[in-house]
Parts: sequence; structure tokens; C-alpha cells
Amino acid sequence: MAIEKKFRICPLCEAGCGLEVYVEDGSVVKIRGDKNYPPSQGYICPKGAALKDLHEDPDLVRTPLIKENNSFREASWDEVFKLIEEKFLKIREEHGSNSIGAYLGNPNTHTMAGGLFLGPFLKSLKSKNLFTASTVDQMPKLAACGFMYGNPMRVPVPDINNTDFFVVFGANPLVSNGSLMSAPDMKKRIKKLKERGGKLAVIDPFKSATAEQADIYIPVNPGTDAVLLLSIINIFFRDNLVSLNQDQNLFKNFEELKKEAEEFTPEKAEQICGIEKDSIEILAKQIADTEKCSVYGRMGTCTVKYGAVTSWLIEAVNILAGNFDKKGGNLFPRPAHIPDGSLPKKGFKVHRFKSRVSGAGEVMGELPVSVMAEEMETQGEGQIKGFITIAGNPVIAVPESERLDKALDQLKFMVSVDYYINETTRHADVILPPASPLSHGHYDFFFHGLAVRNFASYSRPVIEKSDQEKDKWEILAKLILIMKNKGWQTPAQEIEKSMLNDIASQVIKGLGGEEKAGVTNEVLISMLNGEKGPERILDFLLRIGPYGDNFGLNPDGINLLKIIENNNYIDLGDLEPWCEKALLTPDSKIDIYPEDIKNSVKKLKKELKNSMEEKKNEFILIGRRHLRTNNSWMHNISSLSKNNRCTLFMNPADAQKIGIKNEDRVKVRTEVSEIIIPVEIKEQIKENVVSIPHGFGHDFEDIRMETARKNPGVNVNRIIPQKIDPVSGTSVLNGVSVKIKKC
Ligand SMILES: Nc1nc2c(c(=O)[nH]1)N[C@H]1C(S)=C(S)[C@@H](COP(=O)(O)OP(=O)(O)OC[C@H]3O[C@@H](n4cnc5c(=O)[nH]c(N)nc54)[C@H](O)[C@@H]3O)O[C@H]1N2
Ligand SMILES: Nc1nc2c(c(=O)[nH]1)N[C@H]1C(S)=C(S)[C@@H](COP(=O)(O)OP(=O)(O)OC[C@H]3O[C@@H](n4cnc5c(=O)[nH]c(N)nc54)[C@H](O)[C@@H]3O)O[C@H]1N2
Ligand code: SF4
Ligand SMILES: [Mo]
Repeated sequence: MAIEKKFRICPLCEAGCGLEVYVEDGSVVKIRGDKNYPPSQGYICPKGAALKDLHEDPDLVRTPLIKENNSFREASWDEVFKLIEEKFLKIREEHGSNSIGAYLGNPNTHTMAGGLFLGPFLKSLKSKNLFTASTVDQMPKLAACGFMYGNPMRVPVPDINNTDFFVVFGANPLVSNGSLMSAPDMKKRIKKLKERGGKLAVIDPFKSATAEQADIYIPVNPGTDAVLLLSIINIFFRDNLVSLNQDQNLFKNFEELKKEAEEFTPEKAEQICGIEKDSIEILAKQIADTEKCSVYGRMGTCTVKYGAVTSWLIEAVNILAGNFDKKGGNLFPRPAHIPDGSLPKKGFKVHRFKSRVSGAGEVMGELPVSVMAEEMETQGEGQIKGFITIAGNPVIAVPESERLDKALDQLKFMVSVDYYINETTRHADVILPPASPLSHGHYDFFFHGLAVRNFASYSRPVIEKSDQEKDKWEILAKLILIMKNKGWQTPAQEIEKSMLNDIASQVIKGLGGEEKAGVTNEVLISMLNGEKGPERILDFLLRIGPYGDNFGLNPDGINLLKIIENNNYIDLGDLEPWCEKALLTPDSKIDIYPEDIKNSVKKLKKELKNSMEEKKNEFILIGRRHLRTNNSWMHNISSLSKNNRCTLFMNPADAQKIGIKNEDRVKVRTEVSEIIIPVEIKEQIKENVVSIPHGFGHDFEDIRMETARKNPGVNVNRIIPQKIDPVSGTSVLNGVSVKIKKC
């Protein structure tokens, strides 16, 4: 049989590179970067090419599994769905709806099923005990954007293709390939920035691969970026550098922010942030003076003590320097599947309910992952007794992981939707494996909303799934049916139909009702393309979206078929200013100093007074990512696991101080636990700071990930305490005090 070349959007990270998948007789021969796909132009990282190995991994779970006598046996889909219905409905009947909790992991954002079916699934649980990886990740940024722009889905992204000064706080896009900024091949983009005379600044206690490229590098103390950003604002006001790109009336609380920043002088920041005052002055002036400047922050500004404050300040700096909603600055993407006017203009509220045990506040309908374990351990009404994880590995991903590991053991019934028997899913009573990622279509519902250029792209399934396999959307639809008491035997298509009907009803309502619109739900739905569930919903959303064909009313507009026929990609242009339309605050104004942030700023000020003194033998722990990893779950791929070492980086001066040589093993301790790890001595890490990558710790006997077990590493989350940024509920993963001793 001939080898066929098929197009696939890489589903592994936010960059969404275009892949050429060569298929022969139903098997993948090789995977290359697709030169003809405009966003990535042939770029691919080692993980993209390893999709083949993932697809063929002998350890992958390929049929549903049921645990019996402490080991898993294969089962049919009917058997597992019936069992889940029986167990979950009984738990819910006996203990109420909060007794069933759920955790959603990161890869959900990389599937169409995740984009469409998780909302209805979470709703069907009717539980307050919902958790996602967002609270070990980007929630502070989402919350800050929610407070300011009215909806956490309105995140301005750097116009990296047009900016002349790119200022990166706490992110390493050259390795992570970008986050909350979908932009494949950052290396090339940074090269182009420099070719047009632009500059790069990186603020990071670790001189990362990205920082190595920087024209200005500032090794800030971990967890102190909020103070640095406030001092930048202080300089802006002090030197009259504020120059808004919008009318000042668009903003509220302008004077309050100015007053608040007075205390945060560069002198103060110098002490706290451990950097020279002059470098702050230079940075502030260059941000203000560069016509097209984009300030951007990620993990190092989110998963810190003042995550929401820091994320807010990045927005504030962009606004004050006139770079908000401006070409070359930061702008809101306008994705093709979100119809204008479909998001409510009602602002954003947090902490609408609190967790049962420690009273942590809700954000975006979910509770902080750091309270997950206590909600399982603590008896009483609302205790989690049934649990479901979907595409997540919280035993590795979440702080105080040993505690969660134990808590999962106490559950009455646990279900995991996952490809692997890993550190988390080994606790499950039932594992439901979705079909290979290569066997479903792909459209980036999440990342088109974070992309540095507006476009719409779709890739068809590359491999046909077998009759025994189920698509992830079918699994989720079945779970929804079960939790809605509709019976596991009801066909998954019922959920798809009701979703299509809901969208159709809304459209028709928006047109003034059936009579005025002159169409019915059935007519609209019958016009859709795409043979599978999620595809038809996608087509619907694209047609009524901002560039849509409106079912023929706008003949030049787009739809799913047009994307496919246009080589899977339709360009929709550079990011453009549209903030007046994009804003979702009820009064159409931007609160430049939101109420929800103020308490945290007060606390920060108090801390300033007490100042931070160095403690003997104490180091500040931060995290890092390696190119050949993807959080915890791709360590089982041998092509990726080579040279992928889980070590502690330490500065040579520190190593000398405490008598440590390269490769020595050290004990790293916090109030929670301790781990033992080899040291790599690195010039690039700031003195008194150490770094350990996350995602490792595969030394469990009962996981089925043989390659990962050979190079297990240690799980840094065993020692990270469950502290959170109270505003956003997000864990403090960076800037953790640790004690280190030679073993
Ligand atoms: N190869 C690879 N790529 C990935 C992933 C992966 O696991 N591997 N994971 C994906 C996911 S889920 C995400 S969320 C993204 C994350 O994407 P990024 O945020 O770009 O990735 P990180 O490597 O976590 O970068 C954080 C940087 O912040 C620095 N830092 C730590 N603490 C501080 C601080 O207090 N202040 C400042 N200014 N800097 C600090 C660290 O030294 C590090 O260089 O990456 C995605 N891409
Ligand atoms: N200390 C520390 N901890 C961290 C971080 C850090 O920087 N430092 N980073 C945090 C961040 S940013 C993130 S996003 C989280 C990640 O945390 P999680 O999302 O909980 O963990 P992952 O390691 O991404 O595991 C993903 C799981 O999904 C499965 N999977 C993959 N694709 C699919 C799919 O299509 N369908 C289904 N059903 N399953 C699938 C994999 O087998 C794996 O079990 O970790 C967080 N934890
Ligand atoms: S950078 Fe991300 S999207 Fe691109 S090939 Fe690598 S893993 Fe896939
Ligand atoms: Mo993440």
C-alpha cells in the first residue's frame, strides 16, 4: 500500500504546530513538521515527532479496565458504564451531590471533546468539589483578566510578530513553546524581532534558554515580581511616563493605583527583588519609550505567593505604557468559534462559594486543587467519596502529593479517563481509555483564543479507530448521561443532539424567534457539515462566529468545510484592536486597580515592612521545564526520556558554601516532607535559589509505565506545601523556602 501524507495539528502543547503524518496501511511511518502550515512553517519539537511512539506505546491502556483484587482486568464498555452508573448514583443518593468530585488535567484543553463536552459534564455532577490543573497554573492570570476585562476568557496576548520590545517575566517560551500565547517556533519569532531592531528582556532568577537570548536580563528574587512591577509603575508616575493608548475615562481607579505605587520606590524594589535599582530604571524607561512594547508573564508570575497581584500588574504596566489593545503591544485575539456578543457582559466574581473544610474561595466555578485532599479526608456532609479524573495526574502535579496519594486510597469509587495506569489512575476502580489522539479531529477551542494571530484551522483524524475504541467525546457524553440519570444505555449522540439544539435555539432566539427568523432548529442543524459529534458543533459555532458564513447570509464567510478545502487553514489576519467591543464589564470600563486585589496588596505592603532577611541554609526553590517533557505524562516515551534528568540546579557559590560537588546527592526539606536528589551545579541559577523540574517521581510499583520507571526522578510536589494565593486559589510552586543538606 502507498504511503499517505496526512495533516494533523499537534495536540501536545499550546503552540499547535502543523504535522505531516505519514501513514501506511493504518500505521504511522513517521511524523515531520508541515512546511505548508502557516503558523509553524515546518517547525516541530521532539515531542511532536514522538506522537508516533505515543500512539504505539505498548503500555497504553487500550480497553476499559476494572480493578478486582487489587489488579486491573479488561472489561467491555457496557460493563464499565453500567458499573459507574451503579456506584456513582448510589454514592450521590446516599451522600448528596457534593460527594462526587472531579479533577480535570491539562490535556483536556488540547482536545475538541474537552473544549465542548467538559462544561456539560461538570454541570451534570452538580457538585462544588470541582478541581482543575488551572489552580497549579494560569488561574491568577485568568482571574486578573476577569476582574479587569469582565471575563477570564479575555486575555490580551503579546503581539510578538509586531512588537519591538518583548519583556518576559517568569516564562521560558524557548523551551515551553509558549503559554497563554500560542505561537509556534519562538526561536524564529525572537530572531525576527531582533532582525527588525527589536529587543528582548527576560526577568527570571534562572538564566533560561530564553534569557540567554535577552538583551536585558534581570535575575529577580523568586516571588518578588509584584514589587518590581509596582516600582516600574512608580517610575512611570514619578517621571510622567504614563501615556495611555485609550481615553483615560475608560479606566477606573487610576488615581488609587498611582497612590498605591508611591511606596514602591526602585530603592525598595532593589532590596526586595535582589536586583540593581539602575536596571529597574532602565527597564521602566525602555518599556515606556518603546512605541511597540509587550510585557508578558507566565508560570513564574502566576504560581507564586502574589500570583493574582503580579498578573494584574502586568496588565496595568501594559495599559499605563500605552501598549494595551495596540498593535505591537498586547491585544485580545478574536477566535472564529466565539460569536460576538455570546459571552455575557456581566463582569467577573470570585469566591461565590467556599470549600467545606478550610473555606478556600471558588474561582471560575472550581476550588483550589490544594484543598482536594482535605475534602476527601475530612468526614461529614459533602466529603468526597466518589471521584473522577479526566486527563490528569494530580498525584504528581499537585503540592503535598503524598497526602493526596493517600486520600485517593480512601475513596469509595474512583474513575479515570486516561491512556495510562500512572501514579493517579492506579487508584481508580475503573479506567476508561479514549482512542488514540491520531484518531480524532482537532480544532483548538482554547488556544485560538490565545493565539498571536487570528486564524482557524482544523485537522481530520489521521488513523481510523477500531470499533472497540471510543472517542473521548463519546466517553464524556456517556458520563453526562449517567450523571443526568438518563441511563448509560442512552446513545452518546443524544448529548450531541441536545447541544446542537441548544445552540440553534439561542441563535433563533437572538433573531427574534422562529417566525421572525424563518428557520427552525431542525433546518439549521440539517445544514451542518462534519459527520462526527464535535465536528458538527464546531461547524455551527464557526458559521455563527465573527467570520462565519451565517448559513449562507454571508457567502464569503467561513465554515468547517471551507477550512478543510483551504488546506485546513484560513488566515483571519493580525491581531487588531477591538477592546471596546471585547470588554465584558457591565459598565464597559476597565478597573485598573480591582477591588478583589486590594487585600493582597495590603498584605504585600505589610511584608515589605518586615523585609526578607536571608536565613542560614535556606534556599528558595523554583521550578523548570525540559524540552523533552510534557508535565508528567510523556516520560514513558523512550525517544524523549534520554538525557532527561531530574536534578537540582545550584549556583557554584552556594555549592561551595555548603560543600557540595556536582552530582552529589542532597536532602531537600520543607515542613511537609523531604526528597533526595542529585545536584547539577549551574552558573545560570541565581545565588540562594535552586530549581527542580516537576512531573517526575515514577517510582511506584503498580504503575504501567515501564520506560518512565527506569528513569523515575523524584516528585518535587512531595515537598511543596499546599499554600495558595488566596485571590486565585492557585498553589505557590515557585518561591518555596527549602533546607538543603548534603546526604
Ligand atoms: N517542554 C515542555 N513544554 C511545556 C510543558 C512541559 O512540561 N514541558 N508544559 C506546558 C505547560 S502545562 C505550561 S503551563 C507551560 C508553562 O510555560 P512557561 O511558563 O514558559 O514555562 P516554565 O518553564 O515553567 O517557565 C517559568 C520560568 O519562570 C521562572 N521563575 C520561577 N519563579 C520565578 C519568579 O518568582 N519570578 C520570575 N520572574 N521568574 C520565575 C523559571 O525560572 C522559569 O524559567 O509550558 C507548557 N510547555
Ligand atoms: N511543582 C510543580 N507542579 C506543577 C507545575 C510546576 O511547574 N511545578 N506545573 C503545573 C502545570 S502548569 C500543569 S498544566 C499541571 C499538569 O497537571 P496534570 O494535567 O494533572 O498532569 P499531566 O502530567 O499533564 O497528566 C496528564 C494526564 O492526561 C493523560 N492524557 C493525555 N492526553 C489525554 C487525552 O487526550 N485524554 C485523556 N483522557 N487523557 C489524556 C495522560 O496520560 C496523563 O495521565 O502540573 C502542574 N504541576
Ligand atoms: S512545540 Fe508543542 S505543538 Fe509543536 S510539535 Fe512540540 S509539542 Fe507539538
Ligand atoms: Mo500548565
